Amino acid sequence: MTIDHVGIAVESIEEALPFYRTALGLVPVHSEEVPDQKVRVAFLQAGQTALELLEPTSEDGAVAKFLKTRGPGLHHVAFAVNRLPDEMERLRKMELPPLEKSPRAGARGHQVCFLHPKHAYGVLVELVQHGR
Ligand code: CMX
Repeated sequence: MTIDHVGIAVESIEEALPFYRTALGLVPVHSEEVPDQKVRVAFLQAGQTALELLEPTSEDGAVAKFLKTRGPGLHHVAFAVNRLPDEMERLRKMELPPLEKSPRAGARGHQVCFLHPKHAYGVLVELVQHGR
């Protein structure tokens, strides 16, 4: 698997963006709101991979809770896969069930699922299949 992107939780994309753009020279390539995840996201290209800045749009979403309990920082690592349903089934058979029963729509129109950090040594893992 290759790393698709690294998610970073921030209080404000507008406030965080200048650091990544100016200090690190990364180029913002896409932004959108993901209403069912209660976040606004901005992707910055970093070579072959990307950073995803995640800003909560509501007090009761996963990222808002993360910021409240742990503060800003590394939120998840996302890996690209070719056939997400097959990967999910493979993980279920290994008793590492994804949080979702089936792939769901994520940012950029991709299909995604998440693995709980308790299965991945403290890291929230996302699997991403590009396309719908
Ligand atoms: N990375 C590492 N650890 C995390 C974490 C994260 N992102 N989020 C929570 N945890 C830890 C908590 O600190 C806690 O640790 P302790 O048990 O040591 O105290 C433990 O996981 C809690 O687990 P929980 O009770 O299941 O906690 P939550 O209610 O906070 O839910 C999780 C955590 C991962 C199940 C939830 O955040 C989730 O469903 N995430 C997937 C969806 C998501 O993150 N969406 C936002 C991004 C969307 C996008 O990229 O578009």
